[in-house]
Amino acid sequence: MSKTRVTAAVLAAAVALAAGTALRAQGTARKTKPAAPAPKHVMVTADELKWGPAPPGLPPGAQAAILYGDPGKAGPFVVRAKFPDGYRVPPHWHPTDENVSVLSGTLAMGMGDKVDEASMKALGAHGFAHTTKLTHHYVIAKGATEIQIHGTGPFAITYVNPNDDPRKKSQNP
Ligand SMILES: [Cu+2]
Repeated sequence: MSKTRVTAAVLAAAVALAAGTALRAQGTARKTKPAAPAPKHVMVTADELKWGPAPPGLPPGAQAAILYGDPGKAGPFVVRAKFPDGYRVPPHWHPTDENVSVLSGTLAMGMGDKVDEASMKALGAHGFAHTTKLTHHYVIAKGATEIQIHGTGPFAITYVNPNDDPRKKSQNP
């Protein structure tokens, strides 16, 4: 063997060894850690969104579409909601942070336990709000309004005044 050939052979052996080590390491990782779910790639046009009545935790009249994930489960999610003019979500809070982007219309948002329209901030298209988990807040749509909400589930809504909870109303009409 020439010197070059020997070097090449040693190199090949070294690469094979390194590859084998990497594979074994991967195998070990697979055994000790549950496999992460395959990343789900989502590309949707506005026409492809599947709209339906918003979940019963929201007052009736809103439409919602899930873009990504499942707000009811652990993990990231992105949803959209359409509110008619004057639609209100009374003072409430969530167990997780909420991120709201206004796509069209105007969403007025206020903080606290009681609706105080004078203190509300009007968020027009491209406006944004982040509410930290457990923070009490409320919204009123000014004109037909579409928003996008993203966060990390499980997402839930609890009303400050239990009488405002539409789920309670549907159970005890
Ligand atoms: Cu909220």
